[in-house]
Amino acid sequence: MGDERAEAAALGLGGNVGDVAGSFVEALSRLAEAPGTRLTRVSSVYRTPPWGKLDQPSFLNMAALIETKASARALLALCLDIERAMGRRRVERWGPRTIDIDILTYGEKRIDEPDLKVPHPRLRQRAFALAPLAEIAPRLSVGGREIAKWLALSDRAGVEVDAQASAAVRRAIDVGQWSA
Ligand code: A4P
Ligand code: MG
Repeated sequence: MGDERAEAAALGLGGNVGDVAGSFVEALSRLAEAPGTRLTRVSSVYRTPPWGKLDQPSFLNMAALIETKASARALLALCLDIERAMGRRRVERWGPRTIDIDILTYGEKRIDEPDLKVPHPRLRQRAFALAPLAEIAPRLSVGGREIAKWLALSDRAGVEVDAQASAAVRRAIDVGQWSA
């Protein structure tokens, strides 16, 4: 990947099937092992009510900050590859899933392509994505407002830190190590 500069990006992770905290650990480890990509911060894990499609189990969600030399498109390909490698099957929109990895922001870039929209178009309304991101990047600006402000404007009902899942992820993830 040469000498390109690293860009800071924010990722949102979610899931509501199987051992989701274990899936977060595996996904974060795979991200950290990708060439030119480094994990810089991880949030607590939050238990969140399902959004969009209500008749499904509650989710776990978390956010991570990375620095990466990958382009936004290469980062999307990496996230989709990791989802696939972990056995994610796309069945229905907003339906149950083992692991979902969304690019929430990529530097200050704005991308509006059919299969890649950054900042994530639904980030500002979604407490399940805003709460973890506000914990690790409250001052990050999206659409002219800071994440902490968007969170204050959102409906946070039922969005709570899951202490046990958070501890499991923190134990397993070593933040701040560059891969090769
Ligand atoms: N795509 C476009 N922009 C992006 C981006 N910034 N990051 C495209 C990642 N992907 C992006 O995604 C479909 C396509 O979106 C990808 O192939 C990529 O090209 P998907 O994950 O297969 O589809 P989806 O997740 O079923 O649909 P969608 O609309 O992306 O769902 P969301 O918005 O991710 O919502 N409730 C709680 N509490 N917690 C959750 O995590 N998640 C969802 C899914 C619904 N309800 C939830 C949660
Ligand atoms: Mg997704």
